[in-house]
Amino acid sequence: MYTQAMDVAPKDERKVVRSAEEAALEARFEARIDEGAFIEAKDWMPEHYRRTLVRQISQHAHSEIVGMLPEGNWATRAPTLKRKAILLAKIQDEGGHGLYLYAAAETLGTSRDQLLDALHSGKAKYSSIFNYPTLTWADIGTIGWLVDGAAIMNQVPLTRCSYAPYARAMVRICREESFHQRQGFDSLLVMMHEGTDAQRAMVQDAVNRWWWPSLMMFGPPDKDSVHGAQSARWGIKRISNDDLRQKFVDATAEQAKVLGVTPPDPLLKWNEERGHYDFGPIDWDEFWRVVGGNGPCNRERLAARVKAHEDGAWVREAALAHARKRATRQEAA
Ligand code: BYC
Repeated sequence: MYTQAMDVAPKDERKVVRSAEEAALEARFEARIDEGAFIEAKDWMPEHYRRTLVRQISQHAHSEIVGMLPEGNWATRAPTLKRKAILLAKIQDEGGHGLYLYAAAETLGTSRDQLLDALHSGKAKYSSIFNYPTLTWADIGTIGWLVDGAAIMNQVPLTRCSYAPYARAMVRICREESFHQRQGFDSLLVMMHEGTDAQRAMVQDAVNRWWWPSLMMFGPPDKDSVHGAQSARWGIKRISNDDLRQKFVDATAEQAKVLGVTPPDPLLKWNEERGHYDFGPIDWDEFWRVVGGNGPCNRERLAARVKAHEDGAWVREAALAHARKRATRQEAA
């Protein structure tokens, strides 16, 4: 089944009668959450909180490393040396983000091997956005502007997440994501303002294809968000899916004017009364199709990840052999 579902307590576990000691620990945990305190890896936490975090953090880690694939398609075709250097640095950053996040997830007691097995077997999710193809060079700039822009909007509140190792990882990630968004915007700005008509058309076409999938990145509407309310209660999510989506639309609608592109939404319009942009309906059937494994590139992405993991087996084996040799030498000394 295409769901990670690591945060759902098994049925028999839910029936277990809690001891008085456990009830006291839970009450203390809830009180600390209410005070806005951070929870560290060594602190007691309810099993459901732990599972929710493993699900979200590992899904996030998988998104970072799967996110390297659509951009990797353009590493050999970047138009200039400068753009190529920027793209390579960005792709390396995504790999680093994956590592911080896998390390944060491991502090919750799930091994990296388990997390990767869940990804490679199709059991774990990663962001829907990476199941769309990168057809032209303008897609790379558009990913920076819209996809990284959506990522920052979603991730800045996560620097205040109640689970401290995740919050700490997010601080560094957000700094780097901010550069990613800026380089994308800059690349599009150059094409729109200094480029040819063909380049401007290419940018508009990329924006037409990435606009709606970017809005979907924030997850289903609040009314259909399975985990939203509990995660908000625990201080994991600080802002709801719909509120973040609205903030993103408000910011990008203005940026689109500076770029000179038109978002593909005839209903996008400033609403004076609400103090926000109104926008058209999102195709949630498409979202669930992609999340369910049937987007344009799901199979290709998963196959590329599995192949990369298999091709890297010798590196892992060599590193382990080296570690064993060192340990034996140290014991002998
Ligand atoms: N794609 O109850 P909900 C990046 C699932 S990395 C796929 O609202 P939650 C970047 C959700 O998992 C971007 N699935 O969930 C990298 C749940 O299913 P399960 C990744 C999605 O967790 C490289 C079900 O729908 N960012 O930007 O409360 C290059 C119900 O949803 C999606 C993160 O992962 C989706 N878009 O809220 C460039 C940030 N949305 O698990 C850029 C951390 C929802 O029960 N994650 N689902 O089977 C989060 O903030 C939250 O997990 C979400 C979803 C807001 C995404």
